[in-house]
This record gives sequence, C-alpha cells and structure tokens, in this order.
Amino acid sequence: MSVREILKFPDKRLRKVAKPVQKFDDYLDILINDMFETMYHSDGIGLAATQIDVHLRVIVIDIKDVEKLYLINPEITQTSGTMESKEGCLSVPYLIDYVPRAEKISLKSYNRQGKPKLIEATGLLAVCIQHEIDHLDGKLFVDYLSSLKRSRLKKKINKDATLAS
Ligand code: K2U
Ligand code: ZN
Repeated sequence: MSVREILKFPDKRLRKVAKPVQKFDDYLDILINDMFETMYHSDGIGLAATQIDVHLRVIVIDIKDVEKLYLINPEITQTSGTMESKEGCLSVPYLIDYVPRAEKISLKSYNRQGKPKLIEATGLLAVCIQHEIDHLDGKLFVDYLSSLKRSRLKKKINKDATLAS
C-alpha cells in the first residue's frame, strides 16, 4: 500500500469528472487500499479518487461507529431534508465553512466484486458521502460559498505561495 499525493485547490485536475469503474480487478483493489492509506495519513474521514488524480468513481470513508466503507460507482437515488454542514477538505487546506446538504440520502453502489449494494445514510456519513460524490463530479465545497469568500481564499493561497517561493 502507498500514500499518494493529494491534489490541492485550485489544481484544475480537481475539476475533472470521474468515469465509472468498469473493471473490478487487482488495479481497483490496490487503488482502494492506497486511498485508505492516503486518507489515514492526512487524518481525513473521507477521500475521493479524484483527489489523488485518479479519475474513477471510487470513494473511501472511515467514520467512528461506521465500518470502513468504500463506494464504487456511487449514485444518490433519493434525498430528504436539508441541513447546513460544517465542512473542511483535504484538497482545500485553511478553510472550514458551512455547506447546504441533504439530511438523509439513499444510495446505490457496488462492492469490489461488482455486486450492487444499497445504503441509507444520515448525519456525518450522509454529509461525507455527498462531499465525496461532489469530488467525483469535479465539484468542491468552496463552490457553494460566496464569490467574496472564494476570492479571499485564492488571495491567501497566492500570498502563501509567494512567501514560500
Ligand atoms: O474529501 C475530503 O477532503 C475529505 C474530507 C471529508 C469530509 C468533509 C466534510 C465533512 C466531513 C468529511 C476530510 O475528511 S476533511 C477533514 C475533516 C475531518 C473531520 C470532519 C470534517 C472534516
Ligand atoms: Zn474534500
């Protein structure tokens, strides 16, 4: 297993739309294992393949009280309720903000053998799944924020890059 580099905003590769997994093979197994290792290394509770520059529809999640979860070709089939969720992102350091999310979701996904699985999620698990599926669609939580907040973030990143060079 290996720790892979996590892409950082505003890297344009974070905007690519991931393609569905078609081969349930050893490559996919290694990818999922590396994603867990990369997520743990960065103290995350979720990670999308997009974030390590692999544009396949795969997500890993590990939240207290929920088993180590991986989702292949996840599709939200139903949502109910709305809430404001406080979010951060391993690809957008320095920023925590509130994002509108569905309170409860129903989801179809597949396991490593390509067998379909249905999941219902609420609370932090529902938030994390929505956050990660956004990544697979090239969307970041900063996209829900005001343009003023986004421009302030870009200015801070540019300033830090200048100081670091
Ligand atoms: O996609 C990512 O960058 C992983 C996120 C997942 C996440 C975002 C928002 C809310 C819950 C999960 C990282 O785990 S960000 C770090 C983090 C850790 C605990 C709680 C919130 C955010
Ligand atoms: Zn994220």
